[in-house]
Amino acid sequence: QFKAVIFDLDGVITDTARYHYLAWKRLAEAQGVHFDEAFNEHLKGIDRMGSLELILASATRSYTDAEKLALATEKNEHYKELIATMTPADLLPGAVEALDAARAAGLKIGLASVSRNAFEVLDRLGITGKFDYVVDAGTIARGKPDPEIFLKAARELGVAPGDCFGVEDAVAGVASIKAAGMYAIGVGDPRVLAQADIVIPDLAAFPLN
Ligand code: G16
Ligand code: MG
Repeated sequence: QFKAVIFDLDGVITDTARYHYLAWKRLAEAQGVHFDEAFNEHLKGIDRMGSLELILASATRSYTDAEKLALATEKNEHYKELIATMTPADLLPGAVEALDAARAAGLKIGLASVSRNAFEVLDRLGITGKFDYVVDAGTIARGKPDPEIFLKAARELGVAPGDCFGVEDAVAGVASIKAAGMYAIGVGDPRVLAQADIVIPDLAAFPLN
């Protein structure tokens, strides 16, 4: 019997994955790095500096730490412009129903996003109050696929990892859930999310709905 569910944000509850894609694409192309959806798939769930490193690995020159920080800041400013327009209409199909169904089933509800913008996105979507605990990404030392963020959410919810299930759209995120010893629900393509225990196309197919 599960006692808690821990959701990822980007790509599961709302399509900020699209905004991350647009912001990274502009940055990559300005540095002469080809950027497409396939490359973007590897960045999902990877934190900001980690994503930047993966992009710059394909650049023709090397970058100082100061340059990297400036590029990461520039990407984030662009990303923040994109999310500033978000409203509850940007919730993905089934997201609110899934949160309410988990609540009705008596589960604790956590959020494990490595995004430092997660609190703002939840506010814009109007769903902050639906979570018992939201991990502050700034307190996480090792991003996904490390299990740290899911383990922290479980600890703060007061539930053993084995009694939790995680919901993720990213390969790195599913790996993080499994490394934490939790049951993993993948959201997306079963061929991509092969490590998940089950894969659903979107939250409209959430098993508790
Ligand atoms: C999300 C996205 C990643 C992004 C990361 C950091 O992770 O999937 O693509 O790089 O947040 O976001 P920010 O630059 O806003 O801190 P998650 O864990 O929500 O899927
Ligand atoms: Mg995600």
